[in-house]
Order: sequence, then structure tokens, then C-alpha cells
Amino acid sequence: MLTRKDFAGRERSTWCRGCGNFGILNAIKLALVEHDIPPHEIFIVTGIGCGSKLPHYMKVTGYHTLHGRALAIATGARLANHRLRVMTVHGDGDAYAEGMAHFIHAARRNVRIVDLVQDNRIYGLTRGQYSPTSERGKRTPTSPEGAIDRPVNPLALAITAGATFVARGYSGELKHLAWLIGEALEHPGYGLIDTLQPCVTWNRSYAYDFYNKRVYKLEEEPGYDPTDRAGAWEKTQEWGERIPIGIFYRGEPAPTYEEQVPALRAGPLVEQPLERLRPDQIEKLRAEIA
Ligand SMILES: Cc1ncc(C[n+]2csc(CCOP(=O)(O)OP(=O)(O)O)c2C)c(N)n1
Repeated sequence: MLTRKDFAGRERSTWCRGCGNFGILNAIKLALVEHDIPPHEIFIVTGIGCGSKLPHYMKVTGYHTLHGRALAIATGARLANHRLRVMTVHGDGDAYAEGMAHFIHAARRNVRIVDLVQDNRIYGLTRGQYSPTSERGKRTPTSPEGAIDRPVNPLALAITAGATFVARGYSGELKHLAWLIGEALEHPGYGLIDTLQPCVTWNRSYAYDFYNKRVYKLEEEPGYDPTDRAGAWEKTQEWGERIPIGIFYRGEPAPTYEEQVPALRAGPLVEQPLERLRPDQIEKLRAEIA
């Protein structure tokens, strides 16, 4: 039986006291324990940002990669070994600015990745510039008179792009978030969990107080049907006195990208013999990784 201790990291965190990322880190560990997934059977890919330091703070197979490229690396990992469970964890800047194209394509290709976005609606690591999910009028060092562009709605975009699992979590609701991560891990395809994550240093307008008063759970909402795609899209527009969290949309599972790639029919690439290469090519590869 796994426990959260099996995922304990050794590095000291640089996150601020009260950062929403602690809740996300704990929820990931809890979900892995609940689903009996040991550290070597899950690959967590992150980009660049405060939140992307997460694999340093837990025992897991992790890869802290380039800004905006977490999903590209994760897609490569799934193609190399589609028996490995793969998760991306990255900020709203990483996911929806620099990484926006990868987001749309991962959703439409249906690569089996759990895509958890630490959505604090700001660039944290670079000290508080406005992000694609910052609201209009947000004053920051890069928008001193207020942001003039309208924010993206990641949930609506994911549904539109063809994602079959679209959810919103909140780092202040640890057990609920762990449940969402578990559901996404079991979902056979791409799954987005946009996660409300208070940044206590650079975005005080969205602190725990703000969310605690407003969030409610969709699964407790009488009559809400997450299999109704149009209804789910409509629900993604709700943001105000009430903010929904939970599974917005869960569609019929569609074939994943990796299930359909002809070269993978014979099994994961990591298990396929290298016989199609000439001996000198194999030697060259061996020398590169030796
Ligand atoms: C290619 C590239 N462009 C820009 C940057 C600068 N940069 C580093 S982190 C970051 C955004 C951080 O915000 P977010 O992804 O939301 O993560 P957070 O720090 O809030 O967790 C930016 C723009 C970079 N490192 N590399």
C-alpha cells in the first residue's frame, strides 16, 4: 500500500508561505496514492514558472522542461511509451500563452495526458505581469493602465478543441482536486484540469477569501449533466458571485492519438527492436546516450 510519504521530496520549496501550489502538490500525491500509482509509473512534465518547480518537491519521474513546451514533451513521452502515465503541470502563462498551440493540438489529437494548469491568473515567477487569464483592466507592471485584452476561457477552449474531459479544480479544496486528478488519470484521453491557485504575493485579488466565498461543486448542483457538451460550454461562461468547480464535460471516450499511430501498433517504441537501424546507426545512438 502506497502512502503520501512514498512521494516525499528532498528539496526545500521556494514557494511563498500560503502559495496555492502546496495544495496542488498534496492533491497530486493523494491522487497517486488513491489510484495506487508508484513514483516510477507516472511521468510529470512541467514548463517554466513557480508552479513548474513541482517535480523537485516530490519523489516522482519528473522533467522540468522549457517554457510553454510541457505538452510537446509529454506528447513525445506518450509516443515513446504509451504504457507510461503522463501528466503535465504548469502555470497559466506556460499553458495558455507560450504553450497555447500545444494546448489546442493536444486536446484535438486526444493524446492521453492529464493537463493540470496552475491558474493563478498572473505570471508569478517573473514577478506579476498579466497573463492570458488575467481579467480586463488588470493593473500590472506590463499593463500599468490596465490590461486591454480580453481573457481566454480555457475550459470553453478545451471543449471547442475536442477535449473529452474538462474540469476545474481549486487548490483550497484538496480532496476534491485529488478526486478530479484521479478521474482524469482514469480517463482514456486528454484531460484538462484548470486549477484555481491563489498567488499570495503577486495576485492578491484572487486570494483564498475570494474563492472560498464563491466556489461551488458541479456534482452537487441538481440537474447538471456533464455529458451534455453544449450545456457544459454554457456553464464555462459562469464567473462571478458563483464560480463552478468540478467536471464540466465528460464526453464519450474517443480513440487516442497514440492508439492510432501505425508505428505503435506493434507496441510502445521503447519495447520495439532497433533492427530497422543499421549497426553503425545503433552504435552512434549508444555513444550519444552513454
Ligand atoms: C521562452 C521563454 N519565454 C519567456 C520566459 C520568461 N518566463 C519565465 S516564467 C514565465 C511565466 C510564468 O507564469 P506562469 O506560467 O503562469 O507560472 P507561475 O510562475 O505563475 O507559476 C515567463 C514569461 C522564459 N523563461 N522562456
